[in-house]
Amino acid sequence: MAPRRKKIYEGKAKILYEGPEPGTLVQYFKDDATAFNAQKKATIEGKGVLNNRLSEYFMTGLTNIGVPTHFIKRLNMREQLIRQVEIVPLEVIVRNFAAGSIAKRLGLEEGSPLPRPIVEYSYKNDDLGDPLVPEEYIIAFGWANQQDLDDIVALALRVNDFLTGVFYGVGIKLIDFKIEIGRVWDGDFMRLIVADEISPDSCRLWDMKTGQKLDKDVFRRDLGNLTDAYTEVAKRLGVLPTNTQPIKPTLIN
Ligand code: AIR
Ligand code: ASP
Repeated sequence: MAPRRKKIYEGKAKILYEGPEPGTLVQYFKDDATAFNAQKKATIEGKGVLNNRLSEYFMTGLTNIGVPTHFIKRLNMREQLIRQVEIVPLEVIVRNFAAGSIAKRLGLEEGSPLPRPIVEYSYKNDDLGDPLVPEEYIIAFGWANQQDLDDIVALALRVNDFLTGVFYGVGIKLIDFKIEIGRVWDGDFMRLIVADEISPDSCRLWDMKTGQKLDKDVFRRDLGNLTDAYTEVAKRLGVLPTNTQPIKPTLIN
């Protein structure tokens, strides 16, 4: 990373730097992984490169179907240019099948289908461990208003349909995912757009045939090599260049 850029914010998996123009930022993907509110930490070589590519792939796809996102362009292996947004302090979670915290909370078997996609919100606050919050809290504390929430649910469900279809096409079941939403202004007009990242760090992805986990649960639950799992997702989506072998010199006679 060029040291000349001003660091704006450092999170657990990414760093935001000042962008080349006002209203833009450079988003840098680190190799760091955390789980359980950073109680478990590791550096996983190659994760940042894969997530940069995968987030580019999903955000570009969303843009192409008319879902607005913060993504402008990928700059290099670890960085992308994004629109600067004001982050709504919520993790917007969409669930198609029970897993993780909802399975625990309601005593559901992981993988059991939900009656319909469920959208829920956590308040983004590390000290509190991102607690689940009802709409009532969100509106009362002014994190978003009712109109914003209607727009956020509509966005989240469109992202769900898009991602579900994309993963279905490569034999992967989208169990659940998390997105973050940002506000941007065009003059006085405020719009909500998809921000942060979409990657196997923020989704639960199960192989359709074997049920093998291809997401951050591999790290959270010590199920194997995380980079291998993310590489498998990237390969199936055709996001990785097919020639991943290092190029060796060849003898020409
Ligand atoms: N998530 C929530 N906070 C951070 C992340 N990455 C994602 C998880 C999972 C979904 O939100 O990766 O895909 C639901 O998580 P949970 O733990 O509430 O079941
Ligand atoms: N990334 C969050 C953390 O640090 C939550 C998670 O993905 O489990 O703990």
